[in-house]
Amino acid sequence: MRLSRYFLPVLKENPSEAQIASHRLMLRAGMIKQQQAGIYSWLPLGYKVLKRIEQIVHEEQVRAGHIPVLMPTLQPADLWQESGRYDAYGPEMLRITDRHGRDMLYGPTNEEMITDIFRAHVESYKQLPLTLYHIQWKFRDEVRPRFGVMRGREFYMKDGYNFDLTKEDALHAYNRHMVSYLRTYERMGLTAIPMRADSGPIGGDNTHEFLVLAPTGESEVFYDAQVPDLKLGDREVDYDDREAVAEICTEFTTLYARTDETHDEAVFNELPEERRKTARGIEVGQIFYFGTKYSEAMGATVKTPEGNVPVEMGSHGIGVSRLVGALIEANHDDKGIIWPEGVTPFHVGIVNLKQGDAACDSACDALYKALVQKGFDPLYDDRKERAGAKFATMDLIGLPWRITVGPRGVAANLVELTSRRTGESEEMSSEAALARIQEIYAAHL
Ligand code: 5CA
Repeated sequence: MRLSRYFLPVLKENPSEAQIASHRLMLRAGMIKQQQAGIYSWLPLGYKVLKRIEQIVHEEQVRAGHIPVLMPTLQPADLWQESGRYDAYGPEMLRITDRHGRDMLYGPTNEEMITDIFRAHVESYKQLPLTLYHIQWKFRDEVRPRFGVMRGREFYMKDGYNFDLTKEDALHAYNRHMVSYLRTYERMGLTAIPMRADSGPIGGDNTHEFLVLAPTGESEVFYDAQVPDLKLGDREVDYDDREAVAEICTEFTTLYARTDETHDEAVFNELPEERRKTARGIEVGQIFYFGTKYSEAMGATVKTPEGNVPVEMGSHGIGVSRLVGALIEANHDDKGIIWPEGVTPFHVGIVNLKQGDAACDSACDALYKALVQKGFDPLYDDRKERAGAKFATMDLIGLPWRITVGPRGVAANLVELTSRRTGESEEMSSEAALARIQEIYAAHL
C-alpha cells in the first residue's frame, strides 16, 4: 500500500477522552473512531490488525479440531426464556422488539443458540464429540464502557462450545481449549496467564481466565513469579492425546495464579516472599466447563445404548477486539505502538527521504515490488513530507521494521533497516534488507 493512496487519519494531538495508552494510540494512529459510547468503527489500519488476530484465532481453533460456524447477532428471546437467562441477564442485555412485536436481543454470548442448533441436528452419542465455534460481534450494555475497545458495548468475540457424552470427555475439551488458547496468545507475542476464576452468569464450577499483565488492567491478580516464564514454544501438540494435553494444562496451572475473585491469601503466603507477585491484568479469554446446565434446560440430549442423556458442555471465549488494545498495552513506548510481527498490520514500512528524486523513487518502487512479490504487505510512505514527519508516523503506527531510502545511500545501493522495538539501524544493500525481512517473518507467514 502506498500511504498517499491510503486512509490513515492520524491525530496530532492526544485525544482528551483517552485515559490509557492503547485507547490513546488507537485513536491517534487512526485505527478506530468512536460512534457512540463503547461502539467503534474500525478504520483501515485497525481493521487490518483485527483481521490478523481473527485469522490466528481461527487457525489455532481449527488446529485443535474445532469447527467454525456463524450464528447471527440477533437472537429470539424465547431461547433465553428456555434457559432462564432472559430475566437473569438483566440490563446488560440489549432487548429489541421487531415490527411484529416479537422480543429479540442482540446476543451477549451464544450458549442458548448453539444448544438449539445442536438439539435440532444431533441425535446420537455416535456424533460426539463436537466443538463448534464462531467469531461474531456481541453486545453487552456495560454500565461503564471505557478504555476504548477494551471494554466496549459492542465487541468482537470468539466463542466456542463443546458437546460431549461424558464429563471426562468434556474436561478433555476444556483442556484442549486451554492449550489452543496458550498457542493463540503466544503466536501474537503475548504472555497470557491462565488463572483460576469465577464463572459469573455463564455458570459452572470449572473456569480459567487468561490474563495479560499490564498496569492498566481491570483485574487484580496474584501469581507466582515463575508463572510468566512458562512457554509453550514450538512443541508439537497432539490434541487427541488426552494425557499429553492434560499434562500441558497441569504444567500451566499448578503454580499459584488467581484473580481477586478466587485469591486465597493463606495459600499465596505459602510461597517464598520474593515469588509472591501482585499485579493488574487484562482478561483476554475465559474457558468454562458447566456440564448439563443448558442441555438439561433446553432438552439437548443424545441417544445412547442406556437411553437418552443430556450432553456435557462448556463454552470458551476470546476477546478478539479487546486483544487489539491488550497488545498495544503490552507493546508501546512514548512514540507509539510497537506491533509484534505476528499481528502487525503491515510487515514493513518504506520511508522515502526524498520523494520526487528519480533515484530514490525508483529504488523505493523496486523494493516495494520485490517485497510484494515475496508475499509481504509493505506500507510505502511516498508522501511529499519531511523526513521527521514520516518517521513520526511510522513510529506511531508501530510497524516492527522500517526500511529508509535516502539520496546518500541510494547511490551506493544502501538502505537502512531499523527495528521499531530496539531503535537500532543497520545499513545494507536492498537485497540484503529483503533477505533479512524474509528471515524475520519466516516463522509468521
Ligand atoms: N460464553 C462465554 C465464553 S464463550 C463468555 O461469554 N465468556 S466471557 O464473558 O468471559 O467473554 C469472553 C471474552 O470476551 C472475555 O474474556 C473478554 O476478553 C471479552 N469481553 C467480554 N466483555 C467484553 C467487553 N465489554 N468488551 C470487550 N471485550 C469483552
